[in-house]
Amino acid sequence: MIDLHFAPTPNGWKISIMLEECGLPYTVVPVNITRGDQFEPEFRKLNPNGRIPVIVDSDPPAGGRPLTIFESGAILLYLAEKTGRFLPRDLHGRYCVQQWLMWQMSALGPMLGQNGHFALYAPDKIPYAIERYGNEARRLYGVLNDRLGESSHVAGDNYSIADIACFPWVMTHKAQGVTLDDFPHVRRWFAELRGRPPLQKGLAVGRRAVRKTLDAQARSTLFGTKPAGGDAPAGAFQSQQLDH
Ligand SMILES: N[C@@H](CCC(=O)N[C@@H](CS)C(=O)NCC(=O)O)C(=O)O
Repeated sequence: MIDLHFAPTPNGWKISIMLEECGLPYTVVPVNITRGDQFEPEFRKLNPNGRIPVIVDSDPPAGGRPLTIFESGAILLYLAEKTGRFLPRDLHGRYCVQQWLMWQMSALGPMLGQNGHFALYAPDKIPYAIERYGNEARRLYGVLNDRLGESSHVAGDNYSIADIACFPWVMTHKAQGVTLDDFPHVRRWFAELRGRPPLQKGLAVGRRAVRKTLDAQARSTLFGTKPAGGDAPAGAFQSQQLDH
């Protein structure tokens, strides 16, 4: 059995989608990141970086003691290896998936995260930061769009963990100030993927816990800021802005 330490965010949904796609049994262990559960000593034994998602597999393929993994990209690779799904075996196919997975982990995710932060949450609206991350977000959507203009999926002709990694972040496009009208290949891919029942089931995990606003306490927990007051839209966490 796999325990999934989870909050309803794009990085959390990558793993619930993958578990559903693979048909693996799992238990969701909720981590309330707006309350600060991720900083508790028990959680930091699982991930010293204090972030979800984390899995603990009590039945790893090689047997032996339970295996704990943090970082969503590492978890996706592990689950792909464990099940033989969504990661090609041939050299070229395998590294194509891995390079796009690394692109998502190092570029698309972090840059969209910063874009959302400075556009939606930051107590001061800093034009330089908003412009810098907005430009970078649009540039990355352009890279993805070009790629999806030449292949049906992110890493070639087949659905893979590279698609699973990108999808929940692209779901936040409205909150990111991005319209898919400008990226028609991304729009085509996005519409195709969201029709997959296991993906929808993975996205349903934790949906009731999605917050519509981040209050001052939650912002202080997540960003270490003392906002001027009032509630900020939860942006990427906000259900109606998650277009799927
Ligand atoms: N690179 C990490 C990023 C994980 C991450 O940033 N998780 C966020 C939720 S999407 C989190 O736990 N945030 C809690 C916090 O910022 O304190 C991964 O892909 O697993």
